[in-house]
Amino acid sequence: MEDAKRIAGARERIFASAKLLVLTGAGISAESGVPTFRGSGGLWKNFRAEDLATPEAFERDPALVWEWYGWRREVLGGLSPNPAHFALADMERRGRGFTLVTQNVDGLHALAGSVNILELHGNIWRTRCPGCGVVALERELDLSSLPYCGCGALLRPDIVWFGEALPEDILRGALMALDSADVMLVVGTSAVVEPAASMALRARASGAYVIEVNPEETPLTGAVDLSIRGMAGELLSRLL
Ligand code: BJW
Ligand code: ZN
Repeated sequence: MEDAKRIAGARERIFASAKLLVLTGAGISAESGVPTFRGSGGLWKNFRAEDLATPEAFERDPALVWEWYGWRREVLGGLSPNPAHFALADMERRGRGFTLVTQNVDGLHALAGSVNILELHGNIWRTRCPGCGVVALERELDLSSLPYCGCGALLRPDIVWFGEALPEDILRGALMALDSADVMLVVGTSAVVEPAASMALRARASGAYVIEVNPEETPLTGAVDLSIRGMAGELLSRLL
């Protein structure tokens, strides 16, 4: 099928849907300048996310892990949402059944104006105290030395690392939305990190029509109803 036909088909489904669910990954922020995890530029000082985004890495070398987050905060601080983020925020404002689930921690969906965002993997702008449990939004965090909580414990980023459970209420909300969605749009994820990777399959099994938007093939490509090859910024503006 040619691209124009796929896009027209997807548009028709999306606009006829009563409950649209959108799952986004790092690819939706790529056109804003955010490096993806598994694309070129995804390495920092030759470390992969899998090397640094674990509780064991933080325990072993918190300064290294905080240095990585400091670098990413600096990169992200100067970036803005792109047309794909804005298209989703517009879609939400139309007021029909719409749920946005993201794996991204960059906060760009909120900056674009999206309100109800289920952040599966946390948010890079928040810290969490493993000692007393306090979660705080700290856009300006002094990382010239390791950050400590008032209770004396070392703060960590409020992010879900490998081997850690996703926030229960957020995961529950996403799973409920999956089970009742009639159309699901999956944008910019390599679909290798669980449990997000399986969400499209779950939605499809419970009856949703699943559309993937990605410039590359992914493990989902053969399993969805419609796969559109292309960049999120351009495609979402045309689709939504
Ligand atoms: C574009 C584009 C453009 C480019 N437009 N697109 C079952 C089986 C096997 C393993 C597991 C399992 N269940 C759990 C696990 C373990 C683990 C896991 O999945 N491991 C796999 C690697 C195998 N999962 C977990 O540990 C999760 N916890 C959990 O399940 O708890 C219970 C449990 C634990 C242990 C065992 C069993 C159960 C937690 C996962 C947390 C992931 N956190 C990270 C890092 C956060 C660090 C940080 O950000 O600071 O979250 S990993 C990293 O990957 C980040 C992302 O959210 C996540 C997903 O990546 P994403 O978004 O897909 O990005 P990329 O880079 O991979 O892909 C970008 C895509 O965009 C590409 O496809 C491009 O083509 C595309 N693209 N330009 C559109 N312009
Ligand atoms: Zn504390």
